[in-house]
Amino acid sequence: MWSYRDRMEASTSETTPLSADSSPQDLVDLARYPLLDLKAPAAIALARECRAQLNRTGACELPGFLKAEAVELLVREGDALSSLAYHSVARGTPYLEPSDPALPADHPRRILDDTSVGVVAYDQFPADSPMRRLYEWDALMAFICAALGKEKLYRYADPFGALNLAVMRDGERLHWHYDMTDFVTSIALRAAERGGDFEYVPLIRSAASENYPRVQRLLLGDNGEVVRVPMHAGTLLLFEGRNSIHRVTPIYGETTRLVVLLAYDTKPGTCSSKLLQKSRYGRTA
Ligand SMILES: O=C(O)CCC(=O)C(=O)O
Ligand SMILES: [Fe+2]
Repeated sequence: MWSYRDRMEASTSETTPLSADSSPQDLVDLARYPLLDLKAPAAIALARECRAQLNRTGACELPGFLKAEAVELLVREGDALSSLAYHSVARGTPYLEPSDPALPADHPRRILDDTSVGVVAYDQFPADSPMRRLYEWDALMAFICAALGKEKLYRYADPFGALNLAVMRDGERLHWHYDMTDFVTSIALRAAERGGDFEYVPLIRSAASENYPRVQRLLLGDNGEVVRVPMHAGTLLLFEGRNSIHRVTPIYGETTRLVVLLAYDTKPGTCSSKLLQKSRYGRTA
């Protein structure tokens, strides 16, 4: 069997100027997204525009963040890694906590739905993986920090959840849920033939209020507040997932949907719960 490394090298020797050894800054379209000097006027303006979008909608899309050749490189890496993905099927609530039997049957904390997804966990990326190097690149985290308008960001401390490759095949989907991190940053690599749309309701809850009636209407099928984000390969999406409920619609067809998920938090040391680790990665740390 070919190793991960062999497959990356065999395929990268064909047409593209980027190789598995490329540095993270070769992957990003720096002309469009000048993130190497965050004090420069263009970078300040870009970060300001990101914050404005996030405040308006709970999300910020940066199309063409990765160069086309970088998308090709990371898709090849994704295909090479995808056999390592742990595919889980779980039934749960949007809160990623057990259903509470003390509540009425139609309460959002009791409404169950199915999630099925394949995930390559952070500890499964080889040391020289281009995706890992992109995630561990301080300039990217500093830019994301500025774009989010935070004082400081930390990479998520979860040994599995910090960096994920989500590998979704025919029939797989993510049910409505909130994330356990303040923000998730995703990079779209390859869309499915059909389905696999990212949908969300901007800031449906806050730290002060769960807004159960709104959440209940959504879970019972009212799509009136739903925003759909069409998937474009190479787009960086900054997303406020702790308070904006979101899902991925079912995937159809032969093409696996590939998305890189880069997790950060405003506090150091944040980890997923054991329950989430077990259900998403099939093991606990
Ligand atoms: O795959 C995506 O686009 C989003 C994934 C997501 O919401 C999650 O992993 O929590
Ligand atoms: Fe999520």
